[in-house]
Formats: sequence, structure tokens, C-alpha cells
Amino acid sequence: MANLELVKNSVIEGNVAGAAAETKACLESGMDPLEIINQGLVAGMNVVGPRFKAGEMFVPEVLMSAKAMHAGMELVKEKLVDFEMPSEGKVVIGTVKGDLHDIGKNLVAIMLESSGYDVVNLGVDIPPEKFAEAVKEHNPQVVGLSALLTTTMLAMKETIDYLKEEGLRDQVKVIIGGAPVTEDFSVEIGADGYAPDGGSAVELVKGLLA
Ligand code: B12
Repeated sequence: MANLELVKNSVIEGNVAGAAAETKACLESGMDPLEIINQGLVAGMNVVGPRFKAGEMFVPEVLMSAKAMHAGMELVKEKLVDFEMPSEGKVVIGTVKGDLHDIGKNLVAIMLESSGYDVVNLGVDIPPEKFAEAVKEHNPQVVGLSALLTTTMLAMKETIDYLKEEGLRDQVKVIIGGAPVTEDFSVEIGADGYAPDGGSAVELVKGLLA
């Protein structure tokens, strides 16, 4: 029987096949795709985030949960094509130059996507020039920069400075995040905001675009 609780639990457990099967069952029962996203798939990730933060879940488990959520999301997305989900805005996100960590950045991207934002995920090791190109090409309201190394945090400042040089800084809000990054650092380098995790990133973007 179709049940959102089963979707949510499959995500929490990182059960990829289960998440897909339960999502499919919900869709076939005629459930609202947005309800499946918000009360099933995202609800599961909303449990995973804090558990990870509290040290009750580890990276491989978080990855499996993200994978499970994606599996469900792919199925729901097919339905959303003719459903026309209203876009809340566009976010370009990437991990800065020299940095290959992408787990957290991808989680932020997933959270934003599931909250209705269009997300252009540039990937890892993205130099300032590429961020600037993406701003020109995609015209986002928000640019998200991720860094997990104390050494690559400096590339965040370089990226913001480059956007200024190119005359693009004023047309976007720049938000930053990643384990070594702090609120103070975001102020210091002239970003518009910082968030410690995916859920807070969504709140931050909502606030900035309000
Ligand atoms: C997994 C991992 C790796 C994997 C990365 C795989 C991948 N595809 O991402 C691999 C093995 C490749 C790796 C490599 C290295 N790593 Co590493 N890695 C980690 C580890 C264990 C987990 C990071 C992670 O994914 N966390 C889980 C996610 C969910 O959390 P998160 O990234 O913090 O993201 C959340 C928030 O920060 C925030 N957030 C993240 N990005 C953004 C962006 C925006 C815009 C916003 C708003 C929010 C936001 O929201 C996210 C979701 O809640 C950390 C240790 C740690 N505890 O952080 C070390 C760690 C980051 N790595 C470290 C190091 C040193 C390295 C290497 C240099 C090791 C080496 N000698 O080769 C290389 C560097 C490679 C490179 N050039 O980038 C150090 C960094 C030390 C420092 N302070 O600089 C750490 C802290 C480990 C340690 N204690 O020494 N690493």
C-alpha cells in the first residue's frame, strides 16, 4: 500500500530500491508529487541531516540516503514535467578551485531542488572564471560556493573578487558553506550569507530572495 512514511524511512535507511518502489507506489496511487517530495523524500533527508550532525550517522550512510532520495526524485520528476512545478528562483552552485569535496555541496543542491529552486550544479574544482561564465549563461539569483579545506577557503574570496571585476557581483547573492567556513568569514570576504547545513541553506536562500 502506498505510504509516505515508507518513502521517508527508505530514505533514512539509505534503501535505494525501497525508496524507488515506495515512491512508485505513491505515484501510482495518485498522490500529489509535491506531497511525495515534501512529506516523503525531503522529510527523510530532514531526519538524516541532523542525525549526521549529531554523529549518529556517517558519511557513507548519508550518501546512501542521498542516493535513495535521488532514486525517488527521478521518478517524481517525470510526473512534474507536465505538473509544472513553480520555480522559486535559480541557484548556481559549485565547489571552489582546488577542492574536490562534493558530498555536502550536492546535499545542499538536493535540498534546494526539492524546495523548488532550479539548481545548476557546476561540480568540483571550479575556478572563478567558470563561476562568472555560469552567471552570464544562467542568470541565477544566487551563487553558492562550497569549500571543505582551509586552503581552498581563500578561493571563495577570489571568486567573489572576480565576480566584482567582471561587474557581475551586484546581480547575484553569494552564499558560502563547508565545514571550515564560518559566518564571520562570510562577512570578511564580502559574501551575502553563510549556512552550516542543507536545511539552513534553504532558509538562507529564501530569506535573501524574499
Ligand atoms: C569525504 C572526505 C573526503 C573525500 C571527498 C569525496 C567527495 N566526493 O566529496 C576525499 C577522500 C576525496 C577527500 C580528499 C581530501 N581530503 Co577530505 N574529507 C572528507 C570528510 C571525511 C567528509 C566531508 C564530507 O563529505 N562531509 C559530509 C558533508 C555532508 O558535510 P559538509 O561537506 O560539511 O557539508 C555540509 C555543510 O558544510 C554545508 N555546506 C557544504 N557546502 C556548502 C555550500 C553552501 C553554499 C552552503 C550554504 C552550505 C554548504 O551543508 C552541507 C550539508 O549539510 C572530511 C571530514 C569532515 N568531517 O568534514 C575530510 C576533510 C574535509 N578532508 C581533509 C583533507 C585534508 C583532505 C585531503 C587534502 C586529503 C589528502 N591528504 O589527500 C584531500 C583533498 C582533496 C581535494 N583537493 O579536495 C580535511 C580538511 C582539513 C582542513 N581543515 O583543511 C578534513 C576535515 C579531514 C581531516 N580532519 O583532516 N576527503
